[in-house]
Amino acid sequence: MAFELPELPYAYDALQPYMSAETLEFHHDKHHQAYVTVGSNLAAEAGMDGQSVEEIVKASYGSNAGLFNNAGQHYNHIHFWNWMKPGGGGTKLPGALEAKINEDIGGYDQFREGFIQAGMTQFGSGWAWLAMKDGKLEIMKTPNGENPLVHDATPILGCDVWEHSYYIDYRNARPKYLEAWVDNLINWEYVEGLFQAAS
Ligand code: MN3
Repeated sequence: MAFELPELPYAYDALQPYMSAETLEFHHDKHHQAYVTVGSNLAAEAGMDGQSVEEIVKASYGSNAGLFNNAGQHYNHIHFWNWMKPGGGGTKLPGALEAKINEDIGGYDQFREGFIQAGMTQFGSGWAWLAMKDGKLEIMKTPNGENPLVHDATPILGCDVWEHSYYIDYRNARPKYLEAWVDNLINWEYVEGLFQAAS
């Protein structure tokens, strides 16, 4: 198996009331598991199962859509579980990251508005991102399983805006999900770790 499903870093009910246990059970146990299973099979078929998930994502982009979609979603979800924590979100940012957001995005309020807007305006399934590109932080959005890795950028924060991430809890109200996610769930310490590694 090229890919393995990681354990959630918290209990299924730990993110309530902002994300229910039912959502996490389906999202982690069914959706992420399917990307792992299908992605592993396609990586083996392509002779790439010895490579890292990042290498497979970059190598399959534009050339092997089935493998790319599943490998991309595996990469995205490995981090997505860690981009959330109970009691997260809001303006409690580590200092170096806060300074960089001020410098490149114009401040926390601009980050919050831009990130939520990116998630709202991603037509159909996809992701909203905060990524490092050419030494600067940028807000991005991508469709389906795509991510900033294939745009010469390093994701440090991403929010899943596929309906499977919010429909049980928010029905069609994607903006409410995004606001709750940013204000109450972001694990800024994990974002800081990726930011330092990308700096
Ligand atoms: Mn998902």
